[in-house]
Amino acid sequence: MPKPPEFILWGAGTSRTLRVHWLMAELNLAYEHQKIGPRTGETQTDAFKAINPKGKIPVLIHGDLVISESFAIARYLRRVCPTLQYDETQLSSEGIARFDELASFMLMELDATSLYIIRRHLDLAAIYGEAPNAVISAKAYFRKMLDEGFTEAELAEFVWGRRFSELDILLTTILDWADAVDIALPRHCHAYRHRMHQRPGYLLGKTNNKP
Ligand SMILES: N[C@@H](CCC(=O)N[C@@H](CS)C(=O)NCC(=O)O)C(=O)O
Repeated sequence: MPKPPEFILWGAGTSRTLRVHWLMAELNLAYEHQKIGPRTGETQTDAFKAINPKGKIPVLIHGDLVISESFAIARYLRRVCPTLQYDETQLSSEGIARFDELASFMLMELDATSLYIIRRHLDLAAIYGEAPNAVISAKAYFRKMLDEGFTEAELAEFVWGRRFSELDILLTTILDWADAVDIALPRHCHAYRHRMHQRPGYLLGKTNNKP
C-alpha cells in the first residue's frame, strides 16, 4: 500500500504560524517542520517563493497540495483529519452560517483591519511608515469590535458551539496578539485565554512554533 503523503509545515515564530502548529497538536498529527521565520529574509528566497509566491508563512504542503493562509490551512486539516468532533449545532446549516460569520468577523475586523494595521505602523514602521493616529484608532476599533462582537456568555466556554474548534485557536491568537500590543482586554477575555492556554494542544503547539 502506498504511504499517505506527509505534512510539511513551513513557518515558525508568529501568531499566524502558531495557529497551525496548535491545530496539528490538537489533531495529533505528525509533520515535518521547516522552521523559517518572518522578516529574516527566509520567506523571500527564490526557493521559498517557488512554494508561496506571496513570500508569507505559514504554508502547508500535503502531497500535491500547497496551501497558504493560516485559517484556510486549519479548515483543510479539520476536513482531512476527523480527530476533533463536531456537536449537532455545529453540523447544522445554522451552525455553519455562524461559523462563517465568526470567522469573517475575526479575520477581517479583528486581525486584518485592526491588529495588522497596528503591526504595519509600529513594528514595521520602517517599511510602511509611522502613522500614530492609525495605531490609536486601530486599537480603539479593535476594542469596540471585541465588545460588540462577543458577550461574556459567548466566551464562557468555546466561541462556537459546545466543542473546541479552529475558531478558538483563531480567537486566542488574536487576543494574545492584542494583549501583546497593550490593548486592554475585558476580564472575561482574559479568563477565556487562560482556559485555552491550559490545553495540552496549545502548550505543544507553542513549543513547536519556537523559531
Ligand atoms: N493572512 C495570512 C497572513 C500571513 C502573514 O502575513 N505572514 C507574515 C508573518 S505573520 C509573513 O510571512 N510575512 C513575511 C515576512 O515577514 O517575511 C495568514 O493568516 O496566514
